Amino acid sequence: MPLKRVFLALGSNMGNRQAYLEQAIGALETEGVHLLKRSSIYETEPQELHDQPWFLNMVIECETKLFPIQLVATTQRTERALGRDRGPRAIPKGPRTIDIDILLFGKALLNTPKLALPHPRMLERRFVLEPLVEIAPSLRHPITRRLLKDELGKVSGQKLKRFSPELEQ
Ligand code: PH2
Ligand code: MG
Ligand code: MG
Repeated sequence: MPLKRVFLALGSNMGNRQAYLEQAIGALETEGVHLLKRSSIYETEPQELHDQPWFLNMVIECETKLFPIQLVATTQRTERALGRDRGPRAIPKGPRTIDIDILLFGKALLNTPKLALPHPRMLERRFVLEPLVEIAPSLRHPITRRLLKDELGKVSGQKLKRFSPELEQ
């Protein structure tokens, strides 16, 4: 597999959220997922399942030789290593130490039970779009072909602020 550009969304809303984001980036690096660019960290209102703590979210751009399905295995292994509970008692879309979602994998379009590309909910989520547009302002959605920055208006009602790290314990 030649080197591919991928965009990953990171999120945490348990424990030391910032530390989990940083540890995820470090762990991915050792697994052949090399950091090219990172967005700011945003503190974001929980979406979909609203009754849970606010998240820290960010987006990273990476380079990897892994195949898409290998990248899924790598992100899930990294989540487990950072204490992610995927057991039967874990609440779907609920609190997690770390979540690593693949947003875009080059220009790949994919729809399998294990992985859908581009990420099917990316256009509905300000916590994804805002950091993604920050690091890739001219990026277009591979299906709609629309500029991602032109999608921000539709999600502007979702609360989000730049995170101030000195406030985290
Ligand atoms: N992740 C979810 C559900 N809701 N809300 C925010 N703000 N950030 C997330 O990362 C998030 C969410 C499921 O993965
Ligand atoms: Mg997610
Ligand atoms: Mg996930």
